[in-house]
Amino acid sequence: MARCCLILGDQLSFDLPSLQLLEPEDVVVMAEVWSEVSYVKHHKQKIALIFSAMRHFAADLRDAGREVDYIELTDSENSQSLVGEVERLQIAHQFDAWYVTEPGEWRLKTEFEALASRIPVPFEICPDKRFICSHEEFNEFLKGRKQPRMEHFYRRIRQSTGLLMDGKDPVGGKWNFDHDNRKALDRRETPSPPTWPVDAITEEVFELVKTHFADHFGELDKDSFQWPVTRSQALQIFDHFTEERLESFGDFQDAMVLGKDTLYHSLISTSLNLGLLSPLEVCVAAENAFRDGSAPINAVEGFIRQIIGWREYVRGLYWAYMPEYKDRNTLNASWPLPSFFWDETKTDMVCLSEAIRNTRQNAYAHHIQRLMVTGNFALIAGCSVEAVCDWYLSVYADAYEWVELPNTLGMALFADDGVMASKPYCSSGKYIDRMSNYCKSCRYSVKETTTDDACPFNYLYWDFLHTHRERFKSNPRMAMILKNLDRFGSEKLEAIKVRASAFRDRVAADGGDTRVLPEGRLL
Ligand code: FAD
Ligand code: DLZ
Ligand code: SF4
Repeated sequence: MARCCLILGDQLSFDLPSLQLLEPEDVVVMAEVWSEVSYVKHHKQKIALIFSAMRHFAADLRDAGREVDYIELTDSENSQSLVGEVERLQIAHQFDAWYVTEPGEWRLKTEFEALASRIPVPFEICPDKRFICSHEEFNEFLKGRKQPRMEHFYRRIRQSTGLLMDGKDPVGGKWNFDHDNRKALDRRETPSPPTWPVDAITEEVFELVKTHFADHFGELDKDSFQWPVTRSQALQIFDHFTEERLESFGDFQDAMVLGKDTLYHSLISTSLNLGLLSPLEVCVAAENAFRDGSAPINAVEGFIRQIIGWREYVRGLYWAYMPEYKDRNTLNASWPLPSFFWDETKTDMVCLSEAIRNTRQNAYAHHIQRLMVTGNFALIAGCSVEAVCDWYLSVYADAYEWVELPNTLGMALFADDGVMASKPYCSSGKYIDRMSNYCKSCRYSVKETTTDDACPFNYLYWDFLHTHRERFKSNPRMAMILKNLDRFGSEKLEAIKVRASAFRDRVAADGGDTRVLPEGRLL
């Protein structure tokens, strides 16, 4: 009799805890199932990436001598859910025990816990050791803190891992070099990340996706598909980053440039989240690049902070605050998500159209596009929290709820009552103009707030602050901004409110289209 290990689509690591428990005669099960493909309508590239990476991982396990029962989406006996597959295979093979590494999403964890109590053999859910901080350590960190902050957490992890430490002190004498990381970038050539031809496994998956998910959002084209589907490709993309892009990562982390989709970003989130790369190995490699003089401290510290700081922190918050976290909507945002989020040609706002084009073509947008363009718009326009979270979860190749939800609901939408962010990440068009070259080719004027061609980010921003003035007034970090708002006379304020409301009416009337269609449609 054998035991069985169920490996999920984002658990593609040879050092997976549940895999370590197996004896040579034991079996691995992996399954492509509708329930995982349909809980949101994932971008075509996201499904192709996950299925291709799963199939490659199964092949690697077999090459390593492991017996793998791989159930494809179209297999006739497929029950189309992970729990269903465990129950079906248990009846068929009478395994002695099951092992699974804990899933990254609450939804699935509760399903597995229920399954564990009804299946007649042991069903063990192992902690996911691929993260640096365990749930227990994170809860310890939260203890007694009214307002947890990422920066405090980050310093603890720097100390516990020894990353960028000189004894007890941070390398370079400071924990954070962010003030060096706010440079705009214009016209400069940026290095292109490596690509590789799609192989037979990926090609087969592309056909499957084209046949079964044709109505899902996003492009799927084998000439432009850039996502690593194996560990070796993931290492190639990461090596290219440390050699060519890490050096400038810090300087231009917040920059946005028309037509440049990836800039100096690492493009490793899909690989980290699938388990093809480990967070510690990439941080150690980045630190080595600093120690051997090939990358400056502001770049390396900035990169390491994203991984052992933000990435671990959002995962900790997700598990500490779920399931009620998902229902939070502190600012009562409920405006339907405009349809241009699914079709960038429906907006003439260049910044939004660029971020959404990148998302549609690549299942990617870099952090500042996600936070300060689409996220900022959704925040100040008051878009429905649930709709926005579903959008982010479905459109990005790296999206899983544990990482997407705190970033969207908490960081971008400020819907969690300030758990994730100490103040809303809201801004007018001024920030976008400072960090990008978008406004130069936009039909709206970023300098105007109440005229016919005023940038919508400007009036929506002030309208947002005015609407939530009471809530924000007790936040010392908002004092300066509210003082600026209070300087507006009642006439200007009224003009802003009229513009914001006309914008919403127009977008709603035009089915989510921000373009000014017939003459005179804009006030
Ligand atoms: P880089 O800019 O090169 O950063 C390096 C790595 O740091 C990333 O690969 C990622 O693993 C990590 N990282 C950076 N910022 C964050 C962060 N805020 N939270 C967690 N990890 C971070 N990231 C996801 O992996 N999945 C998501 O579903 C996701 N949704 C997001 C939604 C919103 C509204 C926002 C504002 C951010 C979201 N992020 C998400 C974080 C971040 O935008 C992406 O990790 C990053 O853009 C991925 O591109 P990259 O690998 O080139 O990252
Ligand atoms: C995202 C995803 C998709 C689209 N499909 C599958 C699948 O068919 N089989 C599978 O095991 N996992 C899939 N996944 C990843 C899971 O949704 C993921 O493991 C959970 O959301 C927990 O993070
Ligand atoms: Fe975006 Fe406004 Fe700039 Fe146009 S002017 S690109 S809408 S910030």
